[in-house]
Amino acid sequence: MQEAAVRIHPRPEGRPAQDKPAERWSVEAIEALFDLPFPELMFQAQTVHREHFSPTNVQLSTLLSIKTGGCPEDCSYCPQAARYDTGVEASKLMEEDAVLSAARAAQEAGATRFCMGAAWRSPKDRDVEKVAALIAAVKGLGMETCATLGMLDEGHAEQLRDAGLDYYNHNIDTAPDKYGDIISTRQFEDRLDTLNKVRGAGVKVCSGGIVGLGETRQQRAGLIAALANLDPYPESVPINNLVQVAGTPLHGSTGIDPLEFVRTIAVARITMPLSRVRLSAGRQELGEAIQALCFLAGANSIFYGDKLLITGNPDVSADRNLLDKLGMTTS
Ligand code: SAM
Ligand code: DTB
Ligand code: SF4
Repeated sequence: MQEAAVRIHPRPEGRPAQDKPAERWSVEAIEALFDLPFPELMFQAQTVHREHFSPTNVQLSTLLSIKTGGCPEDCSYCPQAARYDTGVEASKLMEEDAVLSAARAAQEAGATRFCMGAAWRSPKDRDVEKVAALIAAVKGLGMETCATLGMLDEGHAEQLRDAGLDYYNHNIDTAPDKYGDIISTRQFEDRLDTLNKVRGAGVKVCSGGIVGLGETRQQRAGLIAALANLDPYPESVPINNLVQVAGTPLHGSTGIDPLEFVRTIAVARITMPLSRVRLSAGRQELGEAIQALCFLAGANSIFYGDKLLITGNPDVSADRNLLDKLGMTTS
């Protein structure tokens, strides 16, 4: 039988970070997990999953694009980058009433977390003030709050925290050695800098990536290693399957094999045992059977609602139907 990679357990909660944290996971050890026979990998992932979570529960997060399009960045997957002709119209920041009614609808449909996304490279001080008011309003409904607004300047994370922000989403998106092929208007290190600010402010970290960007398996391992070696690793890890949008440079590229996507979920579960691993964008393309395998591989959160930011998502009734068929509960 093939040997599994050596797994080093995460630093227990509460133990202070070391000055120079030891790398918990090498890219090679993660590649060795990817290379396991599928049943062995699934068994390891399920074992780790059951140590920390009920394997039958899925957390539901709903997304809302509060400021759409017109983004100056060049992320080659993104329909909201102004430079690509994707048909997405730029719009202003939404008003509080409209955001609140979307949050109420999400809550009534069963979502527990509401994630507000803005197509900014980096919000200005006045943007942060306005979003802080939106966060306070959504928090007032009794929902968990999440925001994804781009790179943060000094003091922004604290301002959002004080308004009631629970999570900040900021994806590292791909492996450090693939980053420059996908985005040229910022560096991988810029993302780490914002993640440090978020962590420093005591806001929980939501960070993950996209697979299907044309990366190698080694680079998928590099993405997971970069996440798992954050100290501490993110509480929430969205794994997106690239949604190919006409007009973006990545439109028409070869998608990832669905079973390789399941492997990526399993490897994220094994290396980040305490995280919510979210089966994120691209679920429509995966179909029910692959999504079920993702839950068996340790995914325990989804984006829930008929729309992601721009693109489609399975509708609420389809998700309820799937979760009912699988006998799964939601939170
Ligand atoms: N502008 C902010 C930023 O980039 O951090 C926040 C919004 S941005 C749309 C949030 C994340 O959505 C990106 O980091 C990326 O991981 C994901 N994303 C964007 N377009 C996608 C696509 N076509 N398929 C899958 N994920 C995508
Ligand atoms: C994340 O990891 N995925 C979400 C959320 N965080 C902000 C965004 C997915 C976007 C998919 C393409 C779109 O609809 O724009
Ligand atoms: Fe802008 Fe974010 Fe899209 Fe990149 S992913 S183009 S930063 S909205």
